[in-house]
Amino acid sequence: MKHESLRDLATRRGLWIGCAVEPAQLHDDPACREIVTREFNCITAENCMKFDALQPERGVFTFDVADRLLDFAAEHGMAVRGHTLVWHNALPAWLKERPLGRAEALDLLQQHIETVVTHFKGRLPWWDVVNEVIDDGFPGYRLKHNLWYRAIGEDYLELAFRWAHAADPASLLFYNDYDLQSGEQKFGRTLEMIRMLQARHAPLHGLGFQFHTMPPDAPSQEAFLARLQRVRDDLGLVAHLTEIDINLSAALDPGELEQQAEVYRSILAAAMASGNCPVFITWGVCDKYTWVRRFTEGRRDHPLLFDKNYQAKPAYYALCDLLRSQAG
Ligand code: 9MR
Repeated sequence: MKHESLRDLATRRGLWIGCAVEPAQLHDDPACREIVTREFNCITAENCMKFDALQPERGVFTFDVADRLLDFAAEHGMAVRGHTLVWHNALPAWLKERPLGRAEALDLLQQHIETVVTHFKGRLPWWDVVNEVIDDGFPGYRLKHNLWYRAIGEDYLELAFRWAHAADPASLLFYNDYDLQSGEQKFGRTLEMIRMLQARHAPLHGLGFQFHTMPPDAPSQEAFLARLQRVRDDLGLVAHLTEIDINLSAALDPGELEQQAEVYRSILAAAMASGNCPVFITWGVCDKYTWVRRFTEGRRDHPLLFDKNYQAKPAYYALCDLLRSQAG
């Protein structure tokens, strides 16, 4: 019997299964390109739509690389998630040279968001508008005192959503963060911030769960399902799984690949059962290209569905089996 790809199985179920990718991986690595087009029906720009990539000099916007990614996606019938408009990281040097005043910061942020969202208008069904603004290094998880907060104050958040919505009213707008999949504190604080934005009528449509974790720390299927239901019931928002990677030890201990497969399976099972989480994106194509190794100085590795030699792992087959069993 012909093996049906993850992409075919997901598409048949009305799900978006994707990966983060760098344009160079698609253009220079045929094996990587082959996996992306065969196995996924959507992609996220891992880096090429960030502030420093799109506005490397003040007022100078460079869209060529991101545009090539969009052309590739269109050619292969894939959707693209926009990532990300407002973040404390990946800012160009010119923006950080000196403290900004409120009026100047408002102008810069508005110009960036309007220019970028307008440029991609109609081509990005989803945007991560605001990324990672809850300070988990601070007791009480206050809002991060990032560059925009320092210059503008907390109203930069609602303004960002307003400007993005005005530039492309059809795109669904997300708040996106890590460590929302388990633990009460950060999740609770995030809900509070979103309610604050909703009270001010900010056009916010969804919550992105990045889901960078390790098997021992992953929530149970039931617990994660309950969380996805809270996103709908308490906030009235849709949820997306935006940056999944399930990190293992670099040495790859016996049993870890199976544990990883079970985590991937249970996340997708919860997403499907919730009826409120149609997007499932892994943070990279295959283990050859993962930020995790670099970030953990080599201690953690092997986070994705395909290994360093582009071979499908047990996690890949677990997702296919689950989709096949539900594909009706
Ligand atoms: O994977 C990305 C890595 O290549 C970049 O160097 C880094 C800084 O721009 O960002 C990484 O992606 C992050 C994402 O944009 C937001 N959530 C956490 C991701 C991993 O750090």
